[in-house]
Amino acid sequence: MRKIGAGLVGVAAAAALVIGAAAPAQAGVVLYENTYYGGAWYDFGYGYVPALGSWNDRASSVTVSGTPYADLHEHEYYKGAYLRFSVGTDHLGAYGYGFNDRTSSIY
Ligand SMILES: [Ca+2]
Repeated sequence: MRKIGAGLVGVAAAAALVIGAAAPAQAGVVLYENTYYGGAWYDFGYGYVPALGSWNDRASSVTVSGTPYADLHEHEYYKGAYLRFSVGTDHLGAYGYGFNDRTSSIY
């Protein structure tokens, strides 16, 4: 009995590790603190977020799914320069005008 119980615990731990290593479930526009989708992340749904709160000027990479595109704006309320991202993944520092750590709203 004791051996069987220990075996079941081992299986459960292995499954949890696999789930933990997977990419986050992406329902919409996800911003990541670091490049290559690392660090903290937050799913902002389908956009239309006029102010990002604690995520202001913080994002370094983005994934877009569930919506055709997302516009990441330099300032709150969809103002200033913006970059349009289609479905997929991208790095905000990959652009000459430096959008890393600059996003303040998502349209
Ligand atoms: Ca900004």
